[in-house]
Amino acid sequence: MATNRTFTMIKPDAVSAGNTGAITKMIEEAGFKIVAMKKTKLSAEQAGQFYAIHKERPFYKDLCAYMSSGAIVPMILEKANAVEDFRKLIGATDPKKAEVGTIRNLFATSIEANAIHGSDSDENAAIEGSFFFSQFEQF
Ligand code: YYY
Ligand code: MG
Repeated sequence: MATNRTFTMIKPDAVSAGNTGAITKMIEEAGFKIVAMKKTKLSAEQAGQFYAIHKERPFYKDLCAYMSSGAIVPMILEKANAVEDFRKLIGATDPKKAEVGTIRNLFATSIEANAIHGSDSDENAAIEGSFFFSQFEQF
């Protein structure tokens, strides 16, 4: 059964460009409730753990360096059909292919610096949420 939660993080390019507020506003206006949120920074090793599924991919090393290059804003979000609806709101991985009006279309600068993460399944949403937040940080 689909759960009603997903996990996201605003990535270093969007945080350093000052787009945290605009992106968070789009998320809330799309009907997602913020269950947990903070500003933090990953080490390259922690970024590697988070993206371990991509370990064998050619972009992995650059991705880990990029994801640990600056502050990020991770969040747990709640809404009916959260995972699927949130992937629609952020758009395709490559911003050149992201639909007009999606977060990546508006804020991403490249396929790597693509502004925001969105979980791809209920199972990964739960794993990724608990990577950043304890049960006492979820409201
Ligand atoms: O889920 P999503 O973020 O849309 O894409 P993934 O295929 O899971 O890749 C994770 C992450 O890796 C992506 O957001 C940017 C980066 N990446 C890259 O730098 N170059 C690629 N060719 C593919 C992905
Ligand atoms: Mg993914």
